[in-house]
Order: sequence, then C-alpha cells, then structure tokens
Amino acid sequence: MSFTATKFPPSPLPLTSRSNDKPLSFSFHHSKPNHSSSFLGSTRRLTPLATPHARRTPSPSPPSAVLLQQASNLLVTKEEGLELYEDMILGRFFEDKCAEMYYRGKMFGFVHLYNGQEAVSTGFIRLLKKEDSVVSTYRDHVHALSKGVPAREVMSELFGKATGCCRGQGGSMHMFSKEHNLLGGFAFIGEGIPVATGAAFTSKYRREVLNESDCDHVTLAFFGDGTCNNGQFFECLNMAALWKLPIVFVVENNLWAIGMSHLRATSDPQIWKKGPAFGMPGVHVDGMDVLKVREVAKEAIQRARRGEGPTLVECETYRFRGHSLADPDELRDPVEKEHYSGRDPITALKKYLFENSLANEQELKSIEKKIDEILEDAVEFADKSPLPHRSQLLENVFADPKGFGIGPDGRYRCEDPKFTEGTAHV
Ligand SMILES: Cc1ncc(C[n+]2csc(CCOP(=O)(O)OP(=O)(O)O)c2C)c(N)n1
Ligand SMILES: [Mg+2]
Repeated sequence: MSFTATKFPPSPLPLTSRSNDKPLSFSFHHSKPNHSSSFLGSTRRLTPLATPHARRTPSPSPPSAVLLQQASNLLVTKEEGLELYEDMILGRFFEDKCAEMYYRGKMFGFVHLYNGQEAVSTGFIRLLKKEDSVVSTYRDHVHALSKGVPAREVMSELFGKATGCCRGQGGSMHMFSKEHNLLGGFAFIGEGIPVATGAAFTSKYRREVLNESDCDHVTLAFFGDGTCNNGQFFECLNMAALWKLPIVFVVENNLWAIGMSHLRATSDPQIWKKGPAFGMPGVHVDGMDVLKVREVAKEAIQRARRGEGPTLVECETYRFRGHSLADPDELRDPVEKEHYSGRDPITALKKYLFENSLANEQELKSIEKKIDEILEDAVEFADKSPLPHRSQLLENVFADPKGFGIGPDGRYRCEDPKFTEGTAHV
C-alpha cells in the first residue's frame, strides 16, 4: 500500500512546531482539561482503545513541512502572519455581523456560523491557488471568504439579493462562485464529498488523459465529524485512494453534530484512522492552532499536487456558537465550552505574533479597523441591492416547459399575480 512510502502519516516522534510551544504531534497529546481519558477538550469520556499505540500508523518519517520549519524556528514571516490574522479576523467579524443582521430580520432560513473554527479555513484555504477548488457545507460563509469571494457578494447572498454570489438564489447554505472555484455549500451532509471527488477526478483526467501537463489543481473537501458516519464519506475515500486523486478530505471535528456528541455517535471517534484503512495518510491536528493546521495543510496539498494522492486530515476544533442561529445551545457542557473558548485560535495567533515580534498591537488594530470597514460596506451594499426579479424563481430549474414552471403562453406561471396567492390555475 502506497501510504507507508509517504512522508506524511502520524509520527510517533514529538515534533516541535513552535519555538516556544508544546510539541506538535499528530496524536492525542494536546493540552486538555482535567479529564484524563477524555477526547481532548470534550467532557465526555473516550472509550479506551484496544491497543495503547493504536494511533501510531507505520510511519517512516515525520512530515517534511514540520522538519522544514524546525530549521528556521519561525513558522511564518511577518507578512504571512499578518495575512493569516486578517483572514481569521475577516471570518470572525463577518460571522458576528451575520448574527447581528439575522436578529435584525435581514436574513431568512437557517444560518450556521463558523466562530471558533477559523484556523481550519485560513490554515488550509489561504495556501491554495485560484484554480484549486473548495467544497463546503452549510457552514460555508468563511470558506467562501478565505477563497476570495468578496464580503459584499457573500453578505448580499445572505440578504437574498440579486448582487449575491448566487444572485440571491442560494442563501446562507449554498455559497457558490465559479470565478473562485468555490463549488458550493451543501445543505445535505456528505453531499459535497462526491462533488469534491469529481472535481479532483477532473484535474487528474485533464492532466493524464487530455495531456494538460500544467493542470495540478487540488480540491479541498470540508465537512464535519457527524458527516463521517455517512456513506458518501467512505465511498469517496475509497475512490480517491484507488485513483490517487488530488484531494484533501478536511474533517472539521467540532465534537458535535447538532446536539449529538461525536463520542456517542461514532464507534471509533478517531476519524483520522479511517485514512490508513483506505490506503491514504490520516492525520490529526489541533484545529485551534492555525500554524499547526497550516503545516499539515501544506504537506497534504503539496502531496496532492505532486500526484501522490489524497490525505485525510482531522482537525480538532470547536464552534463557539450553537449549531445554527436558531439553536439555543443548551446541550453542551459549559466546562467544555469554557475549555475551548480559552483556546481561541485568533488569540493564539496574536500571542504568537507578539511573542515573536512579528506584529505589534497597532498593526493588528489597523487590520481590525480595515475589516470593520469592509463589513460596514458589505452590509450597506447588501441592504441597498435589489431583490431578484420574480422571474428568476424558476431559472435553472429543469422542468417540462408545458409543465408547472411555464404556461402555454410561454410566460412563467410565477408571474401570474395569483401564483403567490396560491390560486393560480396550474
Ligand atoms: C443527509 C442529511 N441528514 C441529516 C441532516 C440533518 N443535519 C443537519 S446538520 C447535521 C449535523 C452535522 O454535523 P457535522 O457533520 O459534525 O457538522 P457541524 O454542524 O458540526 O459543522 C445533521 C445531521 C442533513 N442536513 N443531511
Ligand atoms: Mg460537528
């Protein structure tokens, strides 16, 4: 099996990722509260494993990205550090603004926020080229922003306006941008994984069958822990490994699927282990640390670009808000919530930048001010933008022209004023 020959799988060695931090390890040795056998920060107890070293897959060497970084001791340049900070602040402030606008009645339907998980989006997506693809879930606003979709277009989409990235037809859960190769947010869990696998197949087909030798595009598929118990996940891991597709499966394990604890719902909660089972590397990383995520992401993306196949990365993260803005968030243990809020990824990056003299307070404040202005502008833009015309309602809907959508006179039935009153003759 090919993965034993890669440089990437979890290493039994403790690897120092930061000059002044705890060892980076792709295993269960991260800081945790006082629950000795708990799954990281979860207050639930982890079912003991059959073997004490079950996490250690046959790994010949530690990830090359980490080795590379060890030499210079600093994980980012000043410029990179500030870029990461700006992207995470954009994600965080955008979501806070969404909550405000939702409660002011500017948005409709379900809105799922990403607060707390920013290190995953930023750590992975900021490494991509424009031609690379991202496939998201219903928690997709921040993935869209990291991929470069302008805040105006994302906000407008949330307001249901014609200037949104889907002309107001997608809303919160269906961000899409052809220009930015954001291949969609998907409301059905697991629905995006086959789409991402198909996108990765396209890259390989173009390179190997159509002889487009410069087509080295990579696809990132983002999805949650709860989704890993769905069939598409397993089917796509199999196909991606079988065909060595240029894809990274990024699991954002925030320990909960709505109100269901990951530990209660999953026979083996260590999701990364499913990678080696299919013949690809599986890695666990601290998803509250953007620099660690970035190291792992670099190696996984480069591996895919080199044509060496897929990687499964489990990022242990946490959402700071309820499942959606409609969720009162009463089920999660306050101790667990407090543990993770103490590990805020933005605060952690800030600390790193200060401690390594990569930024000062003033520089970070001016980034925050810039983002505030971008968001004020985005809200104003969305608010002033027109609603889509009613005729747009049935566009892109595949229907028999003689059927429901278009009347015998060729006009959209929805244009009949009686349509919205429910009395139109269809
Ligand atoms: C196929 C399907 N089944 C059930 C649901 C209902 N549902 C919506 S979100 C969710 C939980 C998903 O949890 P997870 O994958 O961990 O993502 P998170 O919300 O934590 O980001 C479920 C079961 C759905 N959307 N699609
Ligand atoms: Mg989850």
